[in-house]
Amino acid sequence: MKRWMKYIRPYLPYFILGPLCMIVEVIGEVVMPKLLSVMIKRGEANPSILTPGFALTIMGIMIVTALIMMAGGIGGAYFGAKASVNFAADLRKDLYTKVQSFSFAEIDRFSTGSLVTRLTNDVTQLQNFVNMLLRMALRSPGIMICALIMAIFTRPSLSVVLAVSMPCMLLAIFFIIRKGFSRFSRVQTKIDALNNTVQENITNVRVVKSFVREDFETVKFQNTNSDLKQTAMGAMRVMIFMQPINTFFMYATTIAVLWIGGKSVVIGGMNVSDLTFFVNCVTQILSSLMMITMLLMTSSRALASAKRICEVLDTNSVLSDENATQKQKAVTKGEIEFKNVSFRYYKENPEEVLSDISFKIPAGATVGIIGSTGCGKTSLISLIPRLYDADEGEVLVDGVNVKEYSLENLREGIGVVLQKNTLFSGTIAENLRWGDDEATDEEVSRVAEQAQADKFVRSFPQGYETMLDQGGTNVSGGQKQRLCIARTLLKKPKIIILDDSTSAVDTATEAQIRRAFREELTASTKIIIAQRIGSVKDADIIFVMNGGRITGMGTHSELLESNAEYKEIFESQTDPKSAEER
Ligand code: TTP
Ligand code: MG
Repeated sequence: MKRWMKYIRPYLPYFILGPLCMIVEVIGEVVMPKLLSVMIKRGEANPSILTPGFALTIMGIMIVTALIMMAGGIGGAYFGAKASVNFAADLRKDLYTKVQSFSFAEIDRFSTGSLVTRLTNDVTQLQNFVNMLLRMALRSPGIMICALIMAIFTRPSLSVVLAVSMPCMLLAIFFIIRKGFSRFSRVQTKIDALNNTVQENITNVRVVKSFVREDFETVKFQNTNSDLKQTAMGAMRVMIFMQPINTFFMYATTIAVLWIGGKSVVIGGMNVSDLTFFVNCVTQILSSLMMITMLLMTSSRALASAKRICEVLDTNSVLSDENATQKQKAVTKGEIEFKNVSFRYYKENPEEVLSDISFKIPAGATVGIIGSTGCGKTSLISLIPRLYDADEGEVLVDGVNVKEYSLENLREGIGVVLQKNTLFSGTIAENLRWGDDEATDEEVSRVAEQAQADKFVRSFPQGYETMLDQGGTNVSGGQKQRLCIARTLLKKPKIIILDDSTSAVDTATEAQIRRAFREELTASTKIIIAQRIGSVKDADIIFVMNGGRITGMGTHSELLESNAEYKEIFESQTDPKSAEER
């Protein structure tokens, strides 16, 4: 409850005013039949009283009561909606912030589809519940209790009928809801699966189409969809009994009251107006009970969603900077050191992706990393901005363990152009300003020039204002890579890491990028991962990697002399004969 108070407190007036307005409506609902009953009773006792004036007075009171009720109803609905919508918006915001703090491993654990469901559908379930709760929590029990008291006062002996029918009805409903809860939990899991399928398909629609896999994907979708349908039907099948059971008890009780009460009227122990009023009370009691059960039904669904929301909120990212001791420190030089670092993605899997890696890179140096695919290059550089944490050993930046920096300061100082990079929907300028949202137009075009992107951007009719599609799909692969490099350069990071970021750029343009890096980014440490020897051969030092280890270190000419593997890669890329064999 403490957790939810955070979302209630700022809107407390709405949370209080909503139910209060509903109470006004409740009083009206009880007073109305009473007025009617009074009129009948007085008329019965003394027919001469039924003058047009008397009828008009009663009618006037009834109209005023109805108007007050209406105002209460509208107020209740308005404040209820305001409270629940704000509650949900704040909750969504917190969930979103939480998800932003997750490491890759945590996002993988939940799956993106499930996180999307939790942020949207689950929050909406809770919002509906809060709304209903504010409108019904006081109203239905209020009406029920008032009507019950009135009924008992009117005819205590007849109330015995209620004492029998109400517990029976509650028992039946309780049984239904208990069955429904587990089914509703399952529905949410099926929505996760559906979201996962849809998301994967739509994000990768180009691959799906190029492999002509639409039919396969459609079948996959249909399966998850019908799975969801079946589960939802299962939950509905239980809930469907709710209405008939309610109606059954409503009529059974009314009939019993009329039968027993009717006898009293005939004998003369009870008058018609009391019986009418009593039947009215019964209807109100049982329909309120029905509303309460509806509320319980929604709550069983909301409970399932609340549990899923709490799971996200309770996950504390393992990659947090809570215990960092040097939160104020920023990356100022760009020195990098690895001390006996080992790393695995799956902690239960004994096989290491990186084993016992040690090296030191001085500030401002250019480092090339080369090695066969899957040897651990991306994994190695992921440890520097703490995308993952090393299992053993230490990663130091400017002589300080990366865990001691605040994540923001650390990542602010390190610019990584990831291997699988992406752009966002928006203009090119907006995308580049991700690096620095206050950069001037000159600064933007300057970094674009360094990344050899300025020329092609200017060739577009709208230049830097050209709109990019989601994922940057309306520029070529090489253009996208250059925009991603420019975006990173705008951060003016002390450490720049390019993970295979020029693989789709032609060699001449790549050479120009390298020259710009060498001449203009002298103060930054540069790490360049590449498949082509040409991309790294001018580096101050080149690391050769194999099977998660660094098997060679040195300049291009040193490695050609001393490292057979490097020599082999070099020859395979230069020797026309082996190039043909490839
Ligand atoms: P990488 O570090 O991605 O290998 P790489 O960057 O050298 O390869 P490439 O040239 O193709 O970019 O992967 C090393 C190993 O770690 C590989 O066996 C795959 C595994 N791995 C995971 O298990 N999970 C991950 O998220 C990644 C990125 C890699
Ligand atoms: Mg890689």
